[in-house]
Amino acid sequence: MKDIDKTPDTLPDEGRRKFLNTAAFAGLAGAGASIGLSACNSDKAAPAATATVAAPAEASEFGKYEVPPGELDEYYVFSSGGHSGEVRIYGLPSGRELKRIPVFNMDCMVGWGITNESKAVIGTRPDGQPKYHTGDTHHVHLSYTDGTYDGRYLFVNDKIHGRLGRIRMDTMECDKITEIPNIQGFHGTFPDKRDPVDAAINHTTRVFCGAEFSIPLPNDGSVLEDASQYKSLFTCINADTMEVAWQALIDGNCDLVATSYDGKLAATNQYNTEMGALYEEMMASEMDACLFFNVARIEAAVKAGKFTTVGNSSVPVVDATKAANQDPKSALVCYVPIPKNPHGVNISPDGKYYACSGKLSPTASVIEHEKVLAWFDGALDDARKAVVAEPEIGLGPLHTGFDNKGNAYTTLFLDSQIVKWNVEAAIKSFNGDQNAQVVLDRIDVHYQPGHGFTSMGETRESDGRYFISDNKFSKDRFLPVGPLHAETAQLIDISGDKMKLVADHSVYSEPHDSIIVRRDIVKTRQIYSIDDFPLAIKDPKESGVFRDGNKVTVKITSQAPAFSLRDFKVKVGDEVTIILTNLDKVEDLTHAMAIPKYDINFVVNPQQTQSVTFKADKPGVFWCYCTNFCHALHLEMRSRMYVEA
Ligand code: K7E
Ligand code: CUA
Ligand code: CA
Repeated sequence: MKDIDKTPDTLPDEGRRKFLNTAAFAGLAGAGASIGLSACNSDKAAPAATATVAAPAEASEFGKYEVPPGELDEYYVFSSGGHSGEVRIYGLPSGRELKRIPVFNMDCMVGWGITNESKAVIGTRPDGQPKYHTGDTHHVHLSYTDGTYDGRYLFVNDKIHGRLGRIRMDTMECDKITEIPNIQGFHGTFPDKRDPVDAAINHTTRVFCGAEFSIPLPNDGSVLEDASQYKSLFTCINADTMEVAWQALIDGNCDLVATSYDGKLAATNQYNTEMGALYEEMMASEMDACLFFNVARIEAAVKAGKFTTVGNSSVPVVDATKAANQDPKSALVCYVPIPKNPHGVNISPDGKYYACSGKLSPTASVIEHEKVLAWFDGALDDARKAVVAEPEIGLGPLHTGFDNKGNAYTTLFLDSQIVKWNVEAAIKSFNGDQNAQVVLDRIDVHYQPGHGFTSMGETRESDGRYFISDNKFSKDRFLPVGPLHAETAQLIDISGDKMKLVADHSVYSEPHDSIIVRRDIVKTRQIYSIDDFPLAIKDPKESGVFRDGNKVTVKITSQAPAFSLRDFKVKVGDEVTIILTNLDKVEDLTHAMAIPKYDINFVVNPQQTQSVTFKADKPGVFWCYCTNFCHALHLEMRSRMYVEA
């Protein structure tokens, strides 16, 4: 992005800057240039020489955050992998990486995008290859029961192609991917926490998805340059079937998404109420908005047939534009004005407040849940009155996590800090109480934090122990590894009055958003059940080569250290399907099969069946070998594929 020459109205005024007297403008000098704001600051801002902020924990204290060899972490962290397209799992507090789950990417470690089973989840092109090879994951969330994680599913978005992926938590593998019609830039996503109308349904049944980029509807080439005709849709996906349930046409765009604990509201902040196509246009207004969708009303409208459709899609689209929602008592959506280009909307664990950060305003707006509901009842004359506090907390506020004591922790991208502030004090201050102490602490992070989140903080079981700052720049924090740096997730102990930096965890690009989940919530299976796979070969004697014209099925089983077929023969021109069942039942005894020159490599875990299909287009002898170290005779674990000319 190019630097911005003149954007005076994006800057906080002098008074605000004074308020931020410890602001670490120094951090902007290098990294900040990338968002184009440093240039406009440089002539006005007096960089603070040193930040008078909390120091890291004393060296002797670090031991208590160590996880000795052989012991297990207390928390799982599920992390989106950004433009790697995958999801990562690491342990906390150790920071040990435990697993990478391929979702929208290709992964030859497990064969994602290579096996027929994974391609069935991803979707295929006419040539049998995965429909897409790229993805950009931003947000990960577990499914809920009764306001806390239930360990059933994890949902993750793909911003590039507008897809929602679902990971089943027992095997920690992606089992469904849904492509959302008529959107681009699918960014924020959040599962609901209970049903808005049926109290008996106290678990996740919907996943809400926001479209950040507006596009012509339909995007069929008839409208191109005129951005005023572009629109965004807010989407609801059925969490069980993963089918798109409905969409809502809005003014402006969607960014992040949050849901209320009572299931009634889904929120999205929007930074482009201007409907601009260029960033200067997107920051023209002083105020943007945070939208609150009335889920029950939207679903009643769909039921009553009050919807349209777009292009070839049959998904019901309700009208949630401002013009169509003037009467609060029938409105599907409430537009709450928020300054300026807000980023991030997060709900407090008590379900009372949403924090929506200004990004280009040094404020976080606190929106009271009950007041939004009151607006829908016609009991609040102005939606802006749902904002009950708007503390100035620092420069470039983005995402907010909450502890269990009424405190909020917001990442300050430009200040390279985390600020701890008290929500009730912010409300008192907003109401004129001069003594209310809103900002309680600040801590430097290294550098430019994006997401920040607390342990269990997006549930009613928020425990106030840890905060992680997922930083966008690591610069000098790790051994240099060439121009592409390691990224950092910094671990902060928030259990005391003062925040303590207790670990830098290096992470592979790019950690985007994560959640910290108590380990007792996650219950995995350690081996598969052979009956889960319709193609399973349950007895090695069923192995063999089965021909039907030029379609050939090769059935093989694996048991360390051998494949059931020592060799198999096919002919050039055959369409070959290899079905491989791992009959080993020993935990952790994974085999794999790679075929040179045929670009095949995939694993089979204990009792799992996977298959691949390819054209035998190269004659010769090909050693099919096990790529996953399994046995003293692992190197000897091979079969031969003869492709007869
Ligand atoms: Cu803030 Cu994609 Cu979650 Cu980036 S979004 S930080
Ligand atoms: Cu089987 Cu290595
Ligand atoms: Ca804007």
